[in-house]
Amino acid sequence: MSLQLAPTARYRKDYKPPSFNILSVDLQFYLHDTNTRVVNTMQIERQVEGADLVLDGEKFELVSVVLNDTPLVAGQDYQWSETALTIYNAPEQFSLTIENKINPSANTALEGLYKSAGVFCSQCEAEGFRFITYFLDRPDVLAVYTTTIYAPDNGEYPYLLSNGNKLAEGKTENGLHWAKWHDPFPKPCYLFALVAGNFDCLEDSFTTAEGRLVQLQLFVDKGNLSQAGFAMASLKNSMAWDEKRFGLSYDLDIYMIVAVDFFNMGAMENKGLNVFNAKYVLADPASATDQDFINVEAVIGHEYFHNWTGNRVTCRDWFQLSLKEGLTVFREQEFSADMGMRAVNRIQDVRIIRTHQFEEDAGPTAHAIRPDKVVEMNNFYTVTIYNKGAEVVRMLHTLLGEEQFQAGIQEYISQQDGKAATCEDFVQAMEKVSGKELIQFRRWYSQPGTPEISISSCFKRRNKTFSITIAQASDKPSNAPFHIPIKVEFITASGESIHPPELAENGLIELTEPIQTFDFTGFNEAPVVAPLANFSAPVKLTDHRESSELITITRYATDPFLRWDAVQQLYVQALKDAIEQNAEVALPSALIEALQAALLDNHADPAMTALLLQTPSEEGLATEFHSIPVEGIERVVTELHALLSRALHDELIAAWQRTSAQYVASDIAGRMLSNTCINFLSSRHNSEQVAQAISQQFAAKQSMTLVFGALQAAVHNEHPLAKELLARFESDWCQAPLVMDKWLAVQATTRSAHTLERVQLLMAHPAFNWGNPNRIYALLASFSHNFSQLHRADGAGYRLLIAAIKRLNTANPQVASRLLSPLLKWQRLDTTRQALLRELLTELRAMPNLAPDLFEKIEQSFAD
Ligand code: B3K
Ligand code: ZN
Repeated sequence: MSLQLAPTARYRKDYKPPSFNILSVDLQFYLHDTNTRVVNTMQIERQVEGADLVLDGEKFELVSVVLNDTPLVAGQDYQWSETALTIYNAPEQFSLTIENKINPSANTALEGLYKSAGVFCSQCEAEGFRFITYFLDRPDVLAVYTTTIYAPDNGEYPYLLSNGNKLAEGKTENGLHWAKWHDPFPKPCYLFALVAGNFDCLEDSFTTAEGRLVQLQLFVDKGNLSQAGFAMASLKNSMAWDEKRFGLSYDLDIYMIVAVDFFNMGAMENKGLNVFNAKYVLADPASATDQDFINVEAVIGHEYFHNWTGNRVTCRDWFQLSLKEGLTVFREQEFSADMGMRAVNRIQDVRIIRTHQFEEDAGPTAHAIRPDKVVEMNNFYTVTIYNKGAEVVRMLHTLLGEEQFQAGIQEYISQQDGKAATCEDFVQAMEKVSGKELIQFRRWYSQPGTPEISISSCFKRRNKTFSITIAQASDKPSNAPFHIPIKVEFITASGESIHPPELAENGLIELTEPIQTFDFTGFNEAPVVAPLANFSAPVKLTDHRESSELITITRYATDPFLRWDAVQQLYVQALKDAIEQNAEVALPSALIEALQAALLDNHADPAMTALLLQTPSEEGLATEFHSIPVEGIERVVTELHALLSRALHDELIAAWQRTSAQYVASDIAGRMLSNTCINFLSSRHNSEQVAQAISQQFAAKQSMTLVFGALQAAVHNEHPLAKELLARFESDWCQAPLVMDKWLAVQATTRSAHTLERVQLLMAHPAFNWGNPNRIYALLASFSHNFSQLHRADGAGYRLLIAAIKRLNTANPQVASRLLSPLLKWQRLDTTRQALLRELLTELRAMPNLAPDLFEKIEQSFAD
């Protein structure tokens, strides 16, 4: 047993303003692979009488401390530990110069300053600045930064970049060159950035609504310029959109984006200098799928939108993370919707919430969007903080309407610009402009869990009234009732839409009580109730609905989400019934007919047809059960796929022929449907027609969407062509790591008994690399979401993942922690799997030097 101190938790209720303020920072970096010297001069002001100055700092070597030109003496004037530097008797106002040395090459955790693939790069959010130098590493300390970077003038680092505007550059006599940057906007240290390397640079410009000319620079690895154009166009679209929809313009004279190969997450919104995972920058049709393009546009937008919601107005403490992330995801979603396919985007966003956020809320790491307790902040970049956070902002938008919501945003920004704010500040701004009381609505910020809604109705023919009674319950017993916006449609059996006078124009009902009845008049017959249009609240509907009602909604609801959702409910009910009754999966014939008709309809939106055919994933279906029936889920999902392949065969062939016949770059919806069809068709192994279709689609070299769609269909359906196509794809793309990630992922996500052995072999393949997060996500995170193979009865899936987590524990804890999440729901599994996982997690917990990221999650999973 190693004697380790358990990492300590921090609580939201303990927030105290800082005892000192740092007004400005002057940083000098002398870059060196293993011995980078940092000279950090801060102008500091005391806020609290008598307090010591305690600066955060870890994992570097302290060289010297100088206060107002006087060198300080260790032990006498200051003391340092593994994590902090304490300065005694600091005056009211002073300058403090700290010199320290760091080793960027040894930094495999990719947090702080690191060197990978020849590039120096920083990542400071959430608490990584403390790995660079001593500082008050908390988001409510806002300082003005001046940064000078010195590097060897040997051609390896022609670009020396930091936040803000470049003031000067030059060369020294001893073979270095340098660049000096100044960012006039006070910012928290998590937004600091430094990049040094050799890149190709795509240049452009944007003129803001106020007439300011902004220089745009996009840096990519040498040779990748031809794949940078879409990201640049997306940046310009984001800048224009934020002006038009939110009235927000860019504020500096330059905006830079650097794409790097080694990065733990998608991208980072550092002020004026975004750092991006290359995956979210590089895209051309031959090597990137349509979804990749959509992701690039969304992430470029997201980081750009942070300039106001995150940077100009930042967070007071990390418990408020959703203040910037939930709001920025909402802005990103609206941007994507305005740019492209609103209904399709909304449905995809809802799938994320239902599959992943509901899952998180039902498990041991459930937390409110504004959590109360945190051990490792990096564990809180979750689908709850981000995506449920965005749903909460969306509910405010629904309750207030676009106009008042935008007024609320203006109010929030004018009150908080240049400050570190709280979620409470945001809600108050919305309350102030709208006059709407949001006391109860605030529970969405403080209570975790997914509310469960059930609806009953009563029709009285005599006075033509129709009432609906809505009850809300919570999966968390201590929760008080939520304020839930529910948009409804009423539809008659013949498809007529009824809008009673008592119903608000936008169909909005506000549920605030545990149970509440709403009365409507003017009904000649009992209508079908279609609740939760546009998924107006992140809740579960628990009623068992009649198939005939769901079919009516599918046919006639005006809201596309409702039409899609009714089909989803039909699938889920069929799958659950088949598991519970241990019977074969059966779908209502009206549903099959509706799907057949949609596939044959030349005028239907092919994207919507593709989404109607998107059946629940195994993971998604598992969220429907408290005790997860692994084998049952695996069986019924397989059966449903086979059933639809059979029942729709002719229509799938017809739709595939129609949509894949010719390539038009803009026909994203058509390709969605081609890929859906080829995926169902590929389960037919003996059809020459299907084999030809797969080969033909795989040959569409101008479109990675089609090539990869064919490959995925063949591999996932274990079609006889799969092996050959995998080999051809590998030889075509072995020089392109981001494309090879797809090759790794498609194999790791195959629901086949051979997958685990295949993943094991792939860990030794040259396309895999334990040091690069993208490769780990492609192979191992993909496998961790391969439900039936992860949960193999012999425990081999668990062992594979736990071994990978152990290997990454010290090398890259953030990545390790992401792989752990799917294993935490052991309490919902059967006793054999519970025992297997308990043992493995207990063993992991006993590891020496267990990362706090892993410690926190394991403890949570053992807590109740
Ligand atoms: N703010 C960053 C995420 C930082 C994650 C730190 N572990 C990206 C984003 O949400 O825009
Ligand atoms: Zn963000």
